Amino acid sequence: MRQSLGASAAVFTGLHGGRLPIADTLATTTVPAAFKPIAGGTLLGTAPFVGEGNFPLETLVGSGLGGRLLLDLSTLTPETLVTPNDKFFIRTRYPDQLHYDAPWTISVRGLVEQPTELSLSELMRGEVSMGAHLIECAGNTANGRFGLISTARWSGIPMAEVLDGIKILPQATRVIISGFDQHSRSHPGSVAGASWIFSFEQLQTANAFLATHMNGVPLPKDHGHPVRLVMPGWYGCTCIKWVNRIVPVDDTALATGHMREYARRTHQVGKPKLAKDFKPASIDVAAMPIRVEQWRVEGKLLYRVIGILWGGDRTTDALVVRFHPSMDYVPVEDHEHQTNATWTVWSHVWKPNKAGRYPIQLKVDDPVVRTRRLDAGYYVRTVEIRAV
Ligand SMILES: Nc1nc2c(c(=O)[nH]1)N[C@H]1C(S)=C(S)[C@@H](COP(=O)(O)O)O[C@H]1N2
Ligand SMILES: [Mo]
Repeated sequence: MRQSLGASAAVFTGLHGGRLPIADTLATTTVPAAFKPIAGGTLLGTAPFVGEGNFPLETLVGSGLGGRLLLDLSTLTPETLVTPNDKFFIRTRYPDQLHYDAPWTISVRGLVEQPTELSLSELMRGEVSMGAHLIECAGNTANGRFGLISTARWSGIPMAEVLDGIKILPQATRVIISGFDQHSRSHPGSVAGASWIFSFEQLQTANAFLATHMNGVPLPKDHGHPVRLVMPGWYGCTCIKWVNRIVPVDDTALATGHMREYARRTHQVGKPKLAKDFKPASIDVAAMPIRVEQWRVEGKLLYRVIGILWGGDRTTDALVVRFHPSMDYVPVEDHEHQTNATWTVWSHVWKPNKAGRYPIQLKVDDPVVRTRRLDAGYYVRTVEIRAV
């Protein structure tokens, strides 16, 4: 095992040799205009979003399967573009039946020459920095003020390398990745047992990795300590925490219950029975306002909408906005898309001509960029303007 892992590092480098290096984009990004004061202006306050849930933000709620922590997106600053670990959103807190003290192993079963146990401490010799990546829960809704989204800098072991260390039978086409999920108490909204089935190609294209560190420290318990999957660009439901099982399978493998639970939220057609009929659970380009600031500039009231854009697999500057369905979209003033791995902050100064409620809707005016949730109005947020 040790030998094959050592050998696989070279294979991995070869595989990815032609690709762009994993750039730590957030570190090189200049401070977006959104975070700079408006010249000659005074910030008076913010206008509230209305019609959303009042689930407490940045507060640990519940335990186990019912455990949640929502990020307060409205407070995003240049310093928190990488979310501090204690604010990173949580969907499912650590399983109380997990034994953290025992050395961690990952069982390998299924279409392999021999069932084996991978030792995490051995895998960790191949640990590398993987850069900043965003995770968004597929169930990120207005009810939680869209707080189920965060960004961290990760390090871990590329899945390509983990798989290179396993003697997989030739008929295998995909792999089940499962996590420990035994909780003493059940929870009405959540099914225990997280596992997703990926094709080898999907894992490689996404540059999937088993993360062991988050923002420079070992994964916190609630984020999958000691090891979780990160599937860059895919919804959080695929980023299995407490990974303890890897099972190569073929195209006859049934979709897992967890996949079927998330079928609609990951844009599947119906609830496919077979894993091979699941489309990649990737996040399309999406955008939403996170804060509407009220400014006084030369005696006049102005509003500046601050927002984020994330997801997708190519950058786009074709972001447009409107404040009412009857209005034409106009280009977002300050938007410079630099990465798909994390979010980009944009801003747009706006002068409504009367008080009222305005649904803020974003669109990408570029037919080659897929934006299924944006098209469906999923991220529309309504702001209440009380003074103009
Ligand atoms: N074992 C396990 N892994 C899991 C889950 C779970 O319930 N159990 N939830 C998934 C979902 S739905 C999301 S959105 C992400 C959330 O990761 P986070 O809590 O670290 O933000 O973990 C995923 N991994
Ligand atoms: Mo999720």
